[in-house]
Amino acid sequence: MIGEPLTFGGYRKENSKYKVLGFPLEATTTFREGTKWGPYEIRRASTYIEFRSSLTGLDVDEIGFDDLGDVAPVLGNLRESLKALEGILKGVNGVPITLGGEHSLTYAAVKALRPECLLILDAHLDLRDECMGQKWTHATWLRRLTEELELRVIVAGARAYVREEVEYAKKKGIKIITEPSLVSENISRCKDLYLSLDMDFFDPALAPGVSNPEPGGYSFNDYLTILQSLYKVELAGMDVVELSPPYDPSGVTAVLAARAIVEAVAANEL
Ligand SMILES: [Mn+2]
Repeated sequence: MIGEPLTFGGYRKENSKYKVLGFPLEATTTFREGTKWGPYEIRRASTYIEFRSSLTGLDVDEIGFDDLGDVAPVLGNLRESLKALEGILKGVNGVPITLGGEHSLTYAAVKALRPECLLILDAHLDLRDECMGQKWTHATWLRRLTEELELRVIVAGARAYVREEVEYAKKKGIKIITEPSLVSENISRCKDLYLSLDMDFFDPALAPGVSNPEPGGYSFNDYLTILQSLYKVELAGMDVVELSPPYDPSGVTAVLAARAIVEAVAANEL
């Protein structure tokens, strides 16, 4: 082999508990395509940024990441793809960080890891019963997951949804939070927590390269505020999803995604 394969951070630290996996899933994107290029661009951006955490002052380079490479989705088949990821994540010893890929991958990750709490940062609720006539899509995965599993779900940042989703959320006790500082009181009693970051949580002015941009989003500082509420909660795993590199011509959305991972690890280490 000539040179080194592209890894998160540019090198592999095999004794790190943070196991990075790419999952270039693109089976059901409904608007702007390109999520299958997400893992590549997040890794590429990660090799050009500093790993010192601005939130905690920790040098995340010292903790490092063990990048295990990509899990291959099954071409055009969402459910088989999800089974593949679930099987792989069940065998990962550590804290898996999955680089997406469309948001439906969180279904597989939560099924594999079974955390007590699921914190989702997302402009959307993904709680429709169907999307464009389909039960299994990137806009319905949380409905399927919460039909199947009992877990505490908190969604922060949602601002684009339909009544059906809000009614279902109420019925299931799914918390919808719009104020970042209120995340803390809702997760403080979680034994462990899985964090899913949909890049459309951020304002499209800061993160234009996403599949379904929604105006009125959040800032990086809002994200850091939310991470402060994770200091005392164990991170079971994390994913960053819905990045769409073809709509990210400046590359800043990929940089933001990479930075978001560094800060989340720092928050968990503090
Ligand atoms: Mn979304």
